Amino acid sequence: MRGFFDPRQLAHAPASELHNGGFVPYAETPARAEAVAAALADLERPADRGEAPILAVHDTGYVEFLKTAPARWAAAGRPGDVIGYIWPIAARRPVRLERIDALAGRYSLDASTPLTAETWGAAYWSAQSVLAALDAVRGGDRAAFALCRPPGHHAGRDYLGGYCHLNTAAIAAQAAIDGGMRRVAILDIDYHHGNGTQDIFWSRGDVFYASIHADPATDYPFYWGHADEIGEGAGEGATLNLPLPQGTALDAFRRAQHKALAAIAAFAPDLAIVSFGADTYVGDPISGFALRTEDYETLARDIAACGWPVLIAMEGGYAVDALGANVASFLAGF
Ligand code: Q9C
Ligand code: ZN
Repeated sequence: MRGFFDPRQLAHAPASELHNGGFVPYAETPARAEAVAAALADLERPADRGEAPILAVHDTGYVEFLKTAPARWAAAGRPGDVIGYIWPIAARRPVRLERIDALAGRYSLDASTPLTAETWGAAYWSAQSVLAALDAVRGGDRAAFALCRPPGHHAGRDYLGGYCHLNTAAIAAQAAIDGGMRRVAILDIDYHHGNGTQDIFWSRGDVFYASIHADPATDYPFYWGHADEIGEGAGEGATLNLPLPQGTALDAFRRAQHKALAAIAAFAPDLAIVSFGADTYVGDPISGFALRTEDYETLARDIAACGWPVLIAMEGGYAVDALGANVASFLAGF
């Protein structure tokens, strides 16, 4: 299977994140991508397909913010990485936002995703990696892998969060549709619910979003991912949430995935995009499921058996020492 990654994705390295009342080292490290790249032979560098496919999903003001916020932060005399502290919880009236702190709240979901001067470049190449993998599948490959880092599924049209800035799965889905595919399914098997992906396609009937994740009653992102969230308007019924309790191991996870695959099969997609997080691993430091390395191959075989062309986009996974083996196990299933 071809895989894509650009070393410029490594440059984003925030120092810390706000966690349970204090600043702790940032969990989404460059070492994660290095571990995956080391485990997979010959990842290819993506070509540059430009900003248009990014702007087909993301708000222009938001993209401008990602590019310029670090310089504005520094110009305001601030130390460290850009991080918001005030969020617009009510309707967003079109008020003029002047201060960097106002913008940081406007364009973010949480305080666990700081921006550095290198973030935009890393996120840009993460998006280019997923677009390259899409082209491999469009060219006839049964499956292709994008080592997306930073990850994407918590990022919405106009907000970052959960270590994510550009929603790579959504960018690929939109590019596939703009390139002539009629229906795309996204299967999200990261430990966390992909609130950004769900939000982007909430009212759309041409992109099916199915997610298996830790119950938002106990886990980030808390406000989204409940079973009764099914989409609306043209998208009603095109969102499927399958929350599972902490402690979930292969059998229950696999049963949930069978449900998701059956729903996707009924949707009859031209392409399946898998938002793959290995933070479902038993040894993950910030998560609570109990999958083992060999389980990823089993889950991948079940997906491959459905017969759709598959684009795999990397999301989370924070047990760095096991991450390469976990990703290799998943890819082996294809
Ligand atoms: N105590 C992905 O796996 N953690 N993102 C917030 C606050 C955010 C995970 C921690 C977890 C986001 C792509
Ligand atoms: Zn995750």
